Amino acid sequence: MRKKIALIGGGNIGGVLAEQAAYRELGDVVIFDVVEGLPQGKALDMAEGAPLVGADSKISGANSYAGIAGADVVIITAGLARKPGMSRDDLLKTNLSIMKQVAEGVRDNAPDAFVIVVSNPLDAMVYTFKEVSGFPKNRVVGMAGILDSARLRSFVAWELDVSVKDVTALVLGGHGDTMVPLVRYCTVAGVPIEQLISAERIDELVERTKGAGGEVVGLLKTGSAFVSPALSAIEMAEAFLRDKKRVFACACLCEGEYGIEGLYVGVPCVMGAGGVERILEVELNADERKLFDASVDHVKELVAQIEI
Ligand code: TXD
Repeated sequence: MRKKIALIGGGNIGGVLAEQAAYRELGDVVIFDVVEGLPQGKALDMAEGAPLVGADSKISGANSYAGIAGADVVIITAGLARKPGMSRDDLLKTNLSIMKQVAEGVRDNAPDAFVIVVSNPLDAMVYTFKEVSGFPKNRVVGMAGILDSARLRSFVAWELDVSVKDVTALVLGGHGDTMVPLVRYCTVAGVPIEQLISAERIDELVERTKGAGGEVVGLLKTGSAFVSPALSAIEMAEAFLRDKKRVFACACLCEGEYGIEGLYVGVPCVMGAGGVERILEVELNADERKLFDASVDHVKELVAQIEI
């Protein structure tokens, strides 16, 4: 019996999510969207391509939440994406009302699901889903730091002309301009990058990481990055479905960890069949702690604007 993966939002990211989940045979896939025909059309197209990749996952589309009944994993991308000149925070008002609606739909139709929130502003959206749905904290997580870490890994790999597979990185804090790439924990096969790249160049790569989302938005002009975010969320879903105990930077509900009380913030966590199984508290030096605290303060300000 295959697992069931529900994608709430069948847009740019939702489409890549559906394709990756189905063609990797992570489970049967249902795409939910409010636009009539959009999820059904994308699902039918992907299903007709399945023989070419040998995947037997069922793929379907729905405009009713009944279609997601009993889902094991729910990945939420419903909401507006940024346009050039917009910050992630600019999306708050519109996406907040959407997220409340989505949270009720998921709560009522997939009450046992592991939920990965992707919609921006991420830290506020995942908090909203948790508050409205009432799901336990291990089953509600935000996708952010894993993507930001992948971006830094790419920039370091390109700089040194090494395999992306051998670069590890951790980007913590809020998913926005105040994110905290932890240079001390970025390595190439265990070798700290500070031994391989000049301090000035590292600063440039860190700044590019923080602005990477905006860089893609500026180039695309009609929307934001969608392949790398989808791949990031799929890694998280796979870690849950296959109990892989992966360690990712994700937006997790901190209740005392890092001195944070009751806020979703990007921190390293262990992800497996129990969802967010535990948060890893890594040592932060004074400079890192100052940046992290400033990022947490920004998340607090954002969340303070939310009326559930
Ligand atoms: O790292 C991250 N977390 C971010 C997240 C990385 C990139 C993009 N990030 C955010 O994901 C982005 O700012 C958006 O808030 C979401 C989705 O981005 P995407 O590029 O997929 O946006 P689209 O293509 O506009 O798709 C959004 C879909 C679209 O098909 C709408 O019809 C649908 O959401 N939508 C809804 N679905 C269900 N229910 C409701 N109410 C609804 N409203 C819109």
